Amino acid sequence: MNDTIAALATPSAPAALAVIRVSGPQSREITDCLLREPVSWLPQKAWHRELWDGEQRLDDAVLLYWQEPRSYTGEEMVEISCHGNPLLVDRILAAYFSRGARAALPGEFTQRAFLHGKLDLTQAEAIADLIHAGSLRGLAAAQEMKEGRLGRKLAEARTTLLELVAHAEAYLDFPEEDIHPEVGERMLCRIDQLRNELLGLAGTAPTGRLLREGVVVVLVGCPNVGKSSLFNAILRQNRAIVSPHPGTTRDTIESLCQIHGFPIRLVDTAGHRPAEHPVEAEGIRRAEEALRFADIVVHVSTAPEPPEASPFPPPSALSHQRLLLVANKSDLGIHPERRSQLCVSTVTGQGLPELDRRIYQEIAALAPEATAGSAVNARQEAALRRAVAALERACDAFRTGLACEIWCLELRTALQAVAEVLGAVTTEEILDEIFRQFCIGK
Ligand SMILES: Nc1nc2c(ncn2[C@@H]2O[C@H](COP(=O)(O)OP(=O)(O)OP(=O)(O)O)[C@@H](O)[C@H]2O)c(=O)[nH]1
Ligand SMILES: [Mg+2]
Repeated sequence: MNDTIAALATPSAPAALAVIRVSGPQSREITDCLLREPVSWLPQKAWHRELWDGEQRLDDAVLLYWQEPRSYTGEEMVEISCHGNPLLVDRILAAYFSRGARAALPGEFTQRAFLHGKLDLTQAEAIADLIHAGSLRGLAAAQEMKEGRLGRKLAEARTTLLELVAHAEAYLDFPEEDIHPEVGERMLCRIDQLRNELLGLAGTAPTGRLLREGVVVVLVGCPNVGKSSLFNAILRQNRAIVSPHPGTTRDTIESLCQIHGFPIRLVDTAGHRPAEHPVEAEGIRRAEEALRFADIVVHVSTAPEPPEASPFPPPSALSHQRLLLVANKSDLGIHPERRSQLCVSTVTGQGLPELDRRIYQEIAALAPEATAGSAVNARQEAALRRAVAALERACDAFRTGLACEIWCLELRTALQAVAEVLGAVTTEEILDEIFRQFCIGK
């Protein structure tokens, strides 16, 4: 981390402004080389200056300066707001690179912030979530984690574990002393409490997955029932072709939207019937494939017809997916056997708000922790589950009267796993994997 890194922090496209970040010990020194009119380098100040590369005027820009360690990365930092032309940005970056700075790797600014103790690993991961969140709930969960809510809970768990390990190790030093039953009971109680807390946190992982990746909602049914019309109505956008000819939709079409603040990946599919054409057959095969990846399946049929008129999908096609039955075209009448079903009309709009609500109910069933704040990701869940398993083994060993070394070892395993989530112990590979998912300049 002794070198100075630079990168564009905003998208590389014509825009009013572009922001270039520079971090490392030479940030000021190199910037000085590009200035004809010097600046005082008072921290957190801004200067409007021309940037020059030798005799070539690059741009006029606003410079911001942060003194080490009071910056995002914890290092000396300069931020340049210049005009948002990618060619111009490239020239400014080239001027830095030719004077000793190097191009930052994806996520390297945040990685440096982490390595300088500016944030723990859960907060660093939350920054990537914050940038990529495509829904209001995803954004709220990322903000919670970035503010350190999960990190604080885990830091408390870590302190408790450290105390428990210290306690257990004291007995290791004096093996002739038996643990007083009352002390033992208290320890067991604390371990059990901790186990429940960590299990609760690990249990937010399904919600985390849905918030990060989106809830896959797939529309299926026979041809011409109005799947594409419903798809467009939910998106509030004329995205898919609608026509009175059965077999209009061939390929699966996916589009992103939000329902009650949840990110949704809505999928329209080809109508199910014995195919007359190989292209249609391929469309139907793709529809069946989409079913497998669905979180929620919305089966669309037509309200004027009896339910047995549209049997697809067969229950065998569904395993983990939640199924919602919708009868469309209610404006044309509702068959008596449909009365208890959700009837909608994409023509009159009848039942559409209720459909949104029902989809949300299904999501709530899939993600019961949705309102509980931050939700852990797969890496965090795996480590938390390891900690939970170790705590359970520690309790068992304690109860069955196994040697102190054994449950002490399990407590240390749990401690290690919790520390991993926080990033207090990590390997280079873990860090690389996390930070390379970031964009350049973050
Ligand atoms: N009366 C009435 N007509 C509808 C309604 N929704 C869709 N339609 C009509 O039904 C026909 C088929 O609609 P689509 O949305 O293309 O049906 P689909 O299920 O996507 O059909 P395929 O792509 O062929 O499987 C079109 O003529 C629509 O205008 C509705 O609520 N009421
Ligand atoms: Mg269609």
